[in-house]
Amino acid sequence: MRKILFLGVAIALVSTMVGLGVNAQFVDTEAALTRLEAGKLDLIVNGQNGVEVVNEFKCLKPGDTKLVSYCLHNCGCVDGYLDIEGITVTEYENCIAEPEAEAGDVTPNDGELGDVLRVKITASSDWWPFVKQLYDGYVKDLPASIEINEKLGALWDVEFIVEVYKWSESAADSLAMTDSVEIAMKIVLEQFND
Ligand SMILES: [Ca+2]
Ligand SMILES: [Ca+2]
Ligand SMILES: [Ca+2]
Ligand SMILES: [Ca+2]
Repeated sequence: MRKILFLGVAIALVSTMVGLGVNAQFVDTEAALTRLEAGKLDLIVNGQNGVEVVNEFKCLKPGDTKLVSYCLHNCGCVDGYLDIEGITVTEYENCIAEPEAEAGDVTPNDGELGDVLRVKITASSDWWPFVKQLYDGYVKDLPASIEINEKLGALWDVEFIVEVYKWSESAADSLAMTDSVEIAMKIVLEQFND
């Protein structure tokens, strides 16, 4: 009776071991992680970021040409496209000098420099197969916005040129003596979607 009992225990033990052997198998595990981080779209002008780039010319006269070159650089990792918005032209009379009065300037609150001064605005890039002319006309007629609508890819440069040139050389020239005019604009870089 005791032998039979021992035999039963032995059989149960072997059954358990056999069961373990059947369930064992090779296993290999690898891990995966997806990390997401937003990119940056950041325009800098002439190497400056977050400041208004100012160019000033004094003592202009009919026939003068002044050229300002801005390097627009996308220092982000996201492609963008360019536009010009918020263009404003502000005229100042400053004083009415004697030759101005003689020429017939009777508007002490309105300057006339923007009426006689022309401006040409162009944009070009090594990445574009063309020079894009954006405006050519009198300062006073500048529109409130200009659609450049061209790509400024990540780390690309665009040369943006504002050329003020040649007064009209008309009888109105003397009306603009001592006057000044400011052209303000915002250069906007927006996300480019292919
Ligand atoms: Ca910026
Ligand atoms: Ca005036
Ligand atoms: Ca004037
Ligand atoms: Ca004046």
